[in-house]
Amino acid sequence: TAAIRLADYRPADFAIDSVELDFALNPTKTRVSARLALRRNPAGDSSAPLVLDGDELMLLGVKLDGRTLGPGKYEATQDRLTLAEVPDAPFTLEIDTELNPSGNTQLSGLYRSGSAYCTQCEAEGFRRITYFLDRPDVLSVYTTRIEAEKSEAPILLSNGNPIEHGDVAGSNRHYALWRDPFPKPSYLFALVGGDLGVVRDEFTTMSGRVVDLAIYVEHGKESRAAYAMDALKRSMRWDEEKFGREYDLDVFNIVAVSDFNMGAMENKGLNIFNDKYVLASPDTATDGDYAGIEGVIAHEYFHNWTGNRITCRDWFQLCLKEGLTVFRDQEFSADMRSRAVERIGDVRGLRLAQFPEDAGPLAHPVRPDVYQEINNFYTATVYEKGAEIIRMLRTLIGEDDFRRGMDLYFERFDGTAATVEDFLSCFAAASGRDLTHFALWYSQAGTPVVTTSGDYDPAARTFALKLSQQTPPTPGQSDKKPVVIPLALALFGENGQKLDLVSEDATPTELARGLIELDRAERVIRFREIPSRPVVSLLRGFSAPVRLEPAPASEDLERLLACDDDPFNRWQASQSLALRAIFGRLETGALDARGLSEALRLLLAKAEDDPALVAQALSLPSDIDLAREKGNDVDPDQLFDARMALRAEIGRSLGSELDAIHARFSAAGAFTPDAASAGRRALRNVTLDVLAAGDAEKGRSLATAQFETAGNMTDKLAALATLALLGGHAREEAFARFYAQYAGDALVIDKWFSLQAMIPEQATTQRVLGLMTHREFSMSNPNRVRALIGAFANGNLTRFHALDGSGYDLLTAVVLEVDPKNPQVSARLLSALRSWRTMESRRRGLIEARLKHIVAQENLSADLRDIATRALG
Ligand code: DPP
Ligand code: ZN
Repeated sequence: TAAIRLADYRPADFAIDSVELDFALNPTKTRVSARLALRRNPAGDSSAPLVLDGDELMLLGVKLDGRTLGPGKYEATQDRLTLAEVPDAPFTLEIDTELNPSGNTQLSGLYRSGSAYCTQCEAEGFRRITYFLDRPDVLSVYTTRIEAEKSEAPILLSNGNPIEHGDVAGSNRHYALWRDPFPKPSYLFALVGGDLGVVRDEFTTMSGRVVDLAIYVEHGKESRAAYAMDALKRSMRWDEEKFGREYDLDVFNIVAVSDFNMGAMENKGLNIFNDKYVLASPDTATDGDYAGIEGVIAHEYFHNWTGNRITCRDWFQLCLKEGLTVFRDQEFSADMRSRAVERIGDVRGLRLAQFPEDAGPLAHPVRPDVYQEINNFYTATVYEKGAEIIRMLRTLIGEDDFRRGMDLYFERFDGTAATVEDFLSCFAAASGRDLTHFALWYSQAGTPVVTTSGDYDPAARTFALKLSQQTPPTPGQSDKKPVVIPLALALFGENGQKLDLVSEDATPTELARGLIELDRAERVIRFREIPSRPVVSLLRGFSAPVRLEPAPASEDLERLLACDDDPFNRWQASQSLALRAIFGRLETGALDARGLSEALRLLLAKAEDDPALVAQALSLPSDIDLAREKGNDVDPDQLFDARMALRAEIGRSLGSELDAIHARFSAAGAFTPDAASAGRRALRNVTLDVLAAGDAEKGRSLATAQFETAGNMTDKLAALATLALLGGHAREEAFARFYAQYAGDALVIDKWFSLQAMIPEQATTQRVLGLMTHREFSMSNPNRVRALIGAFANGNLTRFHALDGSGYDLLTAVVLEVDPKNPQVSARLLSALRSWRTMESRRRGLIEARLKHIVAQENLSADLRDIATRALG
């Protein structure tokens, strides 16, 4: 297939002002009649033929202005409908297609999840329903009629407001009519039909309109939707308060389905969710699940303005809605929970997923300029780095100008399909700042490395801080330019006091805000009136998505842990100390964890102040963190050994403190999912984990007791995870009992699959192969595949990268088995290999052979071929 380039963008040759859809739902023969009001687009080519997109479509017939067209008047294939001649005046086209929802295993277009009918149209799924100009800059008003058997689908939903519903005379069928008054692109179309339970509520908007809210779930699971409904109402209020954005329809519906490629989808007025991000109860969902639900409910709701009211001109602009909406959901979660803990979690996520992507063969700019398959660009770079760009923008221009820029964006571009340039122009106008250089963040891939060195002159009482930046080459971009990096900075004196920033080498604004803008290759800033060698706290709050080198010296890190008033950098200091200890052991064979232990001991003594933050400090870097920091010649076995040695050492040296915390923070009272309670559980559970590393017997007995008495899934699963690492009979017994208790509860069994897939022992590969034949496993369900195979490939580095190649063989076999069914899932699974070139040479050779084997297959999906080819690149 030919590459699609941003540079080739042209407006559509036709506009579609309105769309009337009529669905007659049937499991294998659904009939779709589409009536499109078309006219030539003045911005397009006035003599172009009409070419509509399709994908695996079966055409039944075409009418133009009410007259049936003979076969000679059009050309139809499964993926294109072409009319060489159409009227110059506006005209209507009626297209009938027939679909087989039950046979749609790609979960794109109209498909079935269980007995329900549902749709997923982003990015290019609508063309699997009817022939259309399936591109985000074609905005139309949709009216949708759905007809189905009453018993099969008592619930019939689509976008917009309900207009009417009733029985179809003389049959056991009924219908519903929906109309969405807001022009939208086809990727936001949605339809649901099924027999579902519902939870209802209402929300009164800031102008006093009452909106009916409903969340549809599998019958019997209604009580598990309460938290999602609560999160929805809080999201609606927050968007009014923080961004002045009011909801605009009479209804807002959410439907949870079990088979879904993504997390959720923001279809106008009818969000469709992976049920993983809706359903929660204390005994089935962890605190992490609750936080995930809150974040995704907010994310999809926030898309109503950033994505739906203002959409993207083309798919290259995906970050325009995704980066911005991730930023908005992160801010929402920060306001709902602990801002510091939210920031640490977000940065952890960025480093875990985006940094490796940016450093490997799949690296691409936040706004790519070329793609083969758009589905492969729903990436950590577009989403998470995209959100970091928005955050930097706000940091640079300040909160007030940022809000003014957002207001201007909504004012200028509401109802349009916009670009990144359109977006930035609003902030340039609001702040008076030229954002041309800043915009490089969107087009230049790769993670900048900021190198620092400091030189203290006691005689002159000056401290010279040298900052330089450099971005490593990425595929297709060998020469990199300096970007605009906002570096939040503070200097601390001997007694931990914050020093005034005095310098002629920075602007007064920079000094007053403690925010240095590194916008060139190198800057030296000489600070005056510095009484003694200071400790530098740089990149406070993770003010830019960069790597900092080198990490401060150990004694500076210990001082920062004690005195820094930026909670993010206190946490960073704990992580840097842990990394130093681990890499020190790799180099010298000896483990020196005294500094870290003492620092953690001090934190534990004040654990009551902020348990969640202490829990983050106690959560040592993962294997993936270590592999990323190592950067090349990665041997997962060595990294794993060093990491386990550090955990064990911390567990031994802090044993009594950890013991006390585990006992003191024990669960009391009924479970509540709020952040404060979750923080206490997080601390208690990470304590158990470290304790068990230091003393296996003690860990086993504590974990077994916790497993048996836990009153919620968070504590139960944490105990099971600890037992999983300790091994032996207690582990197998616990897994068996967990299964017996939750059999049939798919989302809980997914956790059971994942924990087993992550056991860092040789037998795990066989275990995973065995679980693939388990009756609750299915290769057709994305959540199951991700829970078992995804956890193995991404969360179990030593077994996945086993030197006999067995882990790679397992992944290859699954990827090739899934691909014909569901290309989005197979392509995503294969991206577990995105960092393969950083492995040591034997493993590199093994992986390369597998990638070549995959590329050599005929009939690969475009999605999988794209990932495999670029990975080999
Ligand atoms: N549904 C996905 C998201 O919200 C894609 N838009 O990010
Ligand atoms: Zn999104």
